[in-house]
Amino acid sequence: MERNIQELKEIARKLRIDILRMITLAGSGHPGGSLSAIDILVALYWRVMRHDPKNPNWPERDRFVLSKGHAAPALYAVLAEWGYFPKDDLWKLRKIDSHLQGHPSHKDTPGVEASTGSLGQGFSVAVGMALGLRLSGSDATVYVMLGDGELDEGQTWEAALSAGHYKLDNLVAILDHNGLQIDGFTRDVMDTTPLEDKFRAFKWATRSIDGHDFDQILDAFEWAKSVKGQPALIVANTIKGKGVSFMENKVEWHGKAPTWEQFEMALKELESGTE
Ligand SMILES: Cc1ncc(C[n+]2csc(CCOP(=O)(O)OP(=O)(O)O)c2C)c(N)n1
Ligand SMILES: [Mg+2]
Repeated sequence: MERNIQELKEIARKLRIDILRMITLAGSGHPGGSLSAIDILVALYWRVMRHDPKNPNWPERDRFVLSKGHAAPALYAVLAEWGYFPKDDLWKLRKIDSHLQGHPSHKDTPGVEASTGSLGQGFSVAVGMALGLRLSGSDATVYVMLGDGELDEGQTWEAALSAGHYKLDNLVAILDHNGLQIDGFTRDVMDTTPLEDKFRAFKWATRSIDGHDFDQILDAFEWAKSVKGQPALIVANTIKGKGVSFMENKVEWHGKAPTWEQFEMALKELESGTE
């Protein structure tokens, strides 16, 4: 059943709570970049991608690679909601013997396509997947999400260059453009502007959207599907910590767990459902 925009918003609201609950229980993790990414993940998994939780290795599935692997809580929340594994597993995030480690592990978690967390690598894996799928005659699409701080990694540009060179129109990259990284604003740490010009010079098609507006997100994925002969980049302008006022656009919420008191404050905001 296709979900409408209101339903997508409601799913994302609930998954934001799951993200914060699992990080609070774990006592560590990355809330900011999980909250900035979740709306895009919800759009992908509920409206865009062809996938089957009962058959995670279905050859015809579309692939999603979370290259900014530290946002694992967002991916885990989505996969659990779809039934790739029991929802209760979420509450064991980052515990010894849990399959939900701090960064995604393809070997351990159903639905995780690539082990990521070392920034820059997931993008290259996604390029390889897209090349392999094309070679095998598959019409599946590879979606890969990058962070804007992640762009500082040289490997990112090698991947971008080869995707353009090989005209990978079965590859769609989404840049979670939240303006922050681990230790400050991206414009101060490493200014990557003008971003779209750089990717266009590498033979990509690009488009920029509000990464929290589901109409714009869905339109952008439609557009990306229509791009032929080159890979597509969606620059999603987002807010780090989106949905929790005291976390929004604050660098200190990159990689820190809330206290239970802070969790309750966040819960109040998210449960009231106001945007
Ligand atoms: C190769 C590598 N170097 C450093 C780190 C540590 N690290 C984790 S997250 C992060 C910042 C990432 O910023 P960004 O990509 O903008 O992520 P987001 O804002 O979406 O959380 C860094 C430097 C890492 N995971 N991998
Ligand atoms: Mg960032």
